[in-house]
Amino acid sequence: MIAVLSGGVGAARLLSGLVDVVEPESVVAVVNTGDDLRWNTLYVAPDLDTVTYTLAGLNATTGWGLEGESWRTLETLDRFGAPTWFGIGDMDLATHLYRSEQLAAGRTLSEVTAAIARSLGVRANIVPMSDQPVRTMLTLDGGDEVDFQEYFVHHRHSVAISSVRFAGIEDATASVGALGALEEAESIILAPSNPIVSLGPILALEEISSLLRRRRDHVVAISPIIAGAALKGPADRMLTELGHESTAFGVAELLAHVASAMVIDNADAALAPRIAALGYRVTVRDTVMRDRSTSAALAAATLDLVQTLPIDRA
Ligand code: FO1
Repeated sequence: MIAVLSGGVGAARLLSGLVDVVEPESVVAVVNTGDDLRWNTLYVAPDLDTVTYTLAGLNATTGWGLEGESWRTLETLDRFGAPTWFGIGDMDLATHLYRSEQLAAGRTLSEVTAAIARSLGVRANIVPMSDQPVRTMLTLDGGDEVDFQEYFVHHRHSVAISSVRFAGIEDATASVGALGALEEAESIILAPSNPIVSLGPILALEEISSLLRRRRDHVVAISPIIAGAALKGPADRMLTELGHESTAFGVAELLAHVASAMVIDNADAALAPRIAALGYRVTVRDTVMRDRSTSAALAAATLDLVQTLPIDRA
């Protein structure tokens, strides 16, 4: 079994390659739910949906949402003067209606996530990090605190932030599926996701971070920062704004307590000795996932690195 700590688009791309190099049924994606929100009363789980739609082969070219989507619901809401900055498409809406109804009927987020994935033909396992609510909250420069989607979509992540917290984290427990997978997995991959707001909420769950600390020899991270920049999203600026180095080394520092191996891009080869000095085994290669075959090649190289760790696997 391979467990993958996952955010949204970058993780989904890696997972789509991973299921080409190992049995899909042996993969468990443990997905961030800190980005989840209530949209017109409905429960929306962007990272779970991005991973699910991508593994189902249904994702739009934006990386999130569904290919061939229409927007008539949003257009109608606009006529009512309702907020439309968060783009819920007509087909995507069905997912949120179904999930919300099932949650209201007493099913857990883990159960509904599995049911949706199964219905869409996904063979890999997708589990939320927790069945309880955890919300990523960001303090903007100027002092206002907003939730993740308000920052990311409404403000187009163009506003500087001064801090991040995960509301509800003290009362949340890791999902049974997440803990089981992380305990049993022969390899654990930290996907190339934002280390602060995508991996951050998962690692903020005490049971998960202590388990990974203990199993650190089995954990490999892939840097989402290449030549000082994020391919997508605000990870690079966020690292700088929160006082970290906006490089693969900065990411390595943040994850050093839970990972013992790291894959970095060719463009960052010069950082390898500094990252190795933190206690990592390092592989340098092309990490840009342009299509499914480059994703599969990255997944294979990542597994090679973590599975050749010089430890007793008896
Ligand atoms: N991202 C956007 O940039 N604009 C949107 O309007 C938007 C809507 C949306 C709806 C459903 C969904 O599952 C994802 C959506 N995303 C949108 C992506 C989402 O904000 C981010 O991908 C993640 O939360 C960050 O990992």
